Amino acid sequence: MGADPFEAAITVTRVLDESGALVRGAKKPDTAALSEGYRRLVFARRLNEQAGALVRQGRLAVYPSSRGQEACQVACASVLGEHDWLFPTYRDTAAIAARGVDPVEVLTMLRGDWHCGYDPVAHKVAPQATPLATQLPHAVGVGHAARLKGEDTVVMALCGDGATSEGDFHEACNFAAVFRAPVVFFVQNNKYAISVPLARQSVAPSLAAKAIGYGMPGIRVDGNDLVALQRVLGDAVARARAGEGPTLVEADTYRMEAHTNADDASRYRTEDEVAGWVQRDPLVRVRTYLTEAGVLDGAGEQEITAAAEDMAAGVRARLGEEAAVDPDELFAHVLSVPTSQLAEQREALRAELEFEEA
Ligand SMILES: Cc1ncc(C[n+]2csc(CCOP(=O)(O)OP(=O)(O)O)c2C)c(N)n1
Ligand SMILES: [Mg+2]
Repeated sequence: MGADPFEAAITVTRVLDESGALVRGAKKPDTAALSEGYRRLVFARRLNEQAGALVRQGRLAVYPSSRGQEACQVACASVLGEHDWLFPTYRDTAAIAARGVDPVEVLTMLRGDWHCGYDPVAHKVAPQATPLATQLPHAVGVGHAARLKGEDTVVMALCGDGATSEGDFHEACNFAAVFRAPVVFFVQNNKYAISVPLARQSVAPSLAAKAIGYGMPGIRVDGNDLVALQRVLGDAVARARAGEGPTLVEADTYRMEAHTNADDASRYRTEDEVAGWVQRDPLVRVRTYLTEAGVLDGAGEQEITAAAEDMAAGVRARLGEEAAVDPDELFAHVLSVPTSQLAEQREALRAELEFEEA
């Protein structure tokens, strides 16, 4: 750690400011890479919108939107290599899609299926965790195990601001720091844990500052600045891969929509507050920079929008199909040796279904 570990943990790292201009003294981004990043941001936003619409159409049970957090979603996926692991939460559908997993497979769980929809091992993406922070010790375990096996795998472990109050967060950070596990803890501080605002969650100087107590670096970054996120997370991944241990990165961002479609955010925050963050939209910032740099024009924008529409249409069509469900599956994989009650219930359901069909 540097001479003053608090400085990086408290000062927000930024490359593009809210108006889309390069921050004084910052290194210019590579415009080809940033164009690809912009495309992914547009896809992530479109996926959020499509999933929200599918809930209203009754095709998904629930959807926790990451609108406003798309730069975080894209950045955390884009800095990982093929053999690295991502440990997401329920809010990170867009990050999993940005990693290359078919969005329909990702959304299968939210459709009410009993499994996570994609193959975690094939994609190196753990199932989306709904119990807060429980995925973090698992992520550390995977990283530590890889290191013991001599592999250079890095694990990106995601959580929210609220999850940093959980015991599992503490245990994961402590274990990772002590054993120098190759983990990047990436906290998307979107200012709320459902209705609980950050001020009632923690009075630490910042969430990144918590890292210092564990003996690892904590870095605070503008969570609506794709370029800054990719640099900070990329550096943290490189540190982990080099055997230098974990880093805690806190992204300063905002959940622009309600917690899920089942939540009414107007009960705990003002429209003015939301409007202030809409001004800091992560997509607009990159679009402005690329337009000013002469890399993105109207035709380019149209092409990206059309491609995102195609993706959304495919998701819509496939999730619009009636799912073929086998009610009997409800009883499979519960216990290796079913109890007599379970067997009775299975029989009762089978008899009832046969009766209905007859
Ligand atoms: C262990 C546990 N406690 C409570 C809940 C209920 N719960 C679901 S989401 C949530 C808020 C989490 O906030 P945060 O960690 O900031 O993530 P965000 O939803 O903002 O992405 C809570 C309390 C839960 N899922 N798991
Ligand atoms: Mg939160």
